[in-house]
Amino acid sequence: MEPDTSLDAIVIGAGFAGIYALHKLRNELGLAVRCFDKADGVGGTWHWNRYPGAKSDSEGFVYRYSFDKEMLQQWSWTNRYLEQAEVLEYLNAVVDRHDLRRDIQLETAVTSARWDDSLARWEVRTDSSKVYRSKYLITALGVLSEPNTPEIPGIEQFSGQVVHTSRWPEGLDVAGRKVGVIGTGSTGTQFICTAAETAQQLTVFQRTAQYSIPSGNGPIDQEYLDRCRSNYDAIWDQVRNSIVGCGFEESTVSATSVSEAERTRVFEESWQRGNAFHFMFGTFNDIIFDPAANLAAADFVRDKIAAIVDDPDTARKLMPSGYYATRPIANKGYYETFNRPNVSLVSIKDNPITRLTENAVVTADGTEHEIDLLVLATGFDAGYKKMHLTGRDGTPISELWNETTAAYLGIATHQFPNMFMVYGPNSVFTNLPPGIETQVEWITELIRQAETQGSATVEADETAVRTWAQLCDDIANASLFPKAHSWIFGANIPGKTSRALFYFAGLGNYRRVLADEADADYPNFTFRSDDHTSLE
Ligand code: FAD
Ligand code: NA7
Repeated sequence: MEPDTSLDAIVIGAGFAGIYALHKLRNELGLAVRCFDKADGVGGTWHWNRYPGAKSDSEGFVYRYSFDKEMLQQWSWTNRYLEQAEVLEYLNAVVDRHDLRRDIQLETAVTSARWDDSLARWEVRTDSSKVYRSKYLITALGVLSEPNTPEIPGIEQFSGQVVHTSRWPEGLDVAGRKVGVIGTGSTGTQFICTAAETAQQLTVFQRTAQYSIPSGNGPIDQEYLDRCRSNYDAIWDQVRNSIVGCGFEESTVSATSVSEAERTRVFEESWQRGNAFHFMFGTFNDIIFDPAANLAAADFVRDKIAAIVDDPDTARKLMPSGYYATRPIANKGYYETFNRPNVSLVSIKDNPITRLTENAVVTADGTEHEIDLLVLATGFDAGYKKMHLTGRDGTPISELWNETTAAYLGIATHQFPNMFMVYGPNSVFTNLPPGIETQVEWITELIRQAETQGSATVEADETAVRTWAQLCDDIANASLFPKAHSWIFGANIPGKTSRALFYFAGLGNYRRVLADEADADYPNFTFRSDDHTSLE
């Protein structure tokens, strides 16, 4: 079948990753590229997540691209963390500044992508029923773009609204409403802090209690902005060589090497400073490795909850019991929110939701919790399986990943030539913009190499994929991360196998592995030549 359009590269997704991929491939390599997004605006996560309270939990000075030095000097922000609207405005400005909008096709979902081996091209179909052909396929689908929506019996009888936080309708205001919220992860806790200020009643349905660390959010001044701007070279240098890329030095001291008093002092200093990544990685270097260190941090948070929350029963329910080892959560005044008269907490672990009625959530003890708006802050299905993606020999990605969801360096897999994922499985666990930039820049150089040497295809070797996935598992298993139930292991979705979705050895180490692969002329990739398929 003849395609409607032939391209050099197709990028799927117009978030942080897709925008940068389009810029690098079109503006630097000079390729003919089109970027598709099913959303009706660019921005990815920041287009979709418009719930009250949505903001970054990485600090604003590092939650941005580093590549555009002029923009770093010009673009301002207002608080230590970025509000959703601010990030969206920033990403739109990047798109316009680099003239990317003309190659971004919105409101177009990619429904399938099939590798055609005879032509050495990707055949991409969209819901607009057009067919596109391209040599390269860049999937920048985002780790967290498919909403996870639990099934609740009786939902059809409910006369109020049911809304997932990542599909927040324009103009929906919680002020004066009786709101129920299910989910207390990063999203749920952000929503709870903000919604509590105006809702008539906010009922929080909590399955697992979380460790929420103060964010220390607040306005920044001109002096702060000037300091960031004049130090950006040093800031990015530190970020790129760090573990979590959050703009602070990670600790090199173990919690178990110091006295209890010193531990408490360090935890208290971080608690007052604010930032959840700092509390986990900036206080001591063994919190996610050593159960004793982890327990010390967890006990510190539990003591804080007991001191902050007035009602002892609510405080008890809010206290997390497992390891402190999910993606860190930060908020301003999360536990304090439960002292408000209009906020109540229901532990659905002890007292599960049984059904919805016309105007209430009913729990196992028979209580009817009256609501007129139900907010699902129930997270995302971190996965690729929703799109029909077929590689060499018609292999669907779901089949390839049936046993092991894996990608070499988080970027490429065997059987899928010329396809590069930005933040595919086994990518580095870090503040995402510098991780995304790292991958996109590396993919660009790999494509440059393939084009320079006239290759028709470039494909990751199967052994490299398996070895990398095993390494990611080994590193994760040496930490406490797998012991906590969380989306970072795909453990939040019923039926999904729990395994390391990330490389936990840090951004600095990850960048070194990528540099070694490129410097050695990509030994874990196979380049094949075929004259009639290389680009003109
Ligand atoms: P996304 O922004 O998710 O973009 C992917 C895009 O692909 C989406 O627009 C989607 O519509 C599109 N897409 C997917 N499938 C298809 C298809 N088949 N066809 C067409 N289009 C498709 N990370 C941090 O590091 N720090 C933070 O502080 C932080 N805060 C966050 C706060 C919230 C509320 C949320 C939800 C996430 C946060 N994250 C944070 C994670 C965040 O997702 C990343 O930082 C970053 O925005 C991801 O960019 P991306 O381009 O990889 O993916
Ligand atoms: P998360 O971190 O996956 O949190 C989802 C929350 O929803 C969490 O509290 C879950 O409880 C809860 N949940 C999920 N399914 C159910 C059902 N069926 N019943 C009750 N409760 C449920 O998603 P977020 O959106 O908060 O954060 C994702 C990322 O976005 C985050 O890491 C940041 O990068 C921003 P559980 O803990 O599974 O018991």
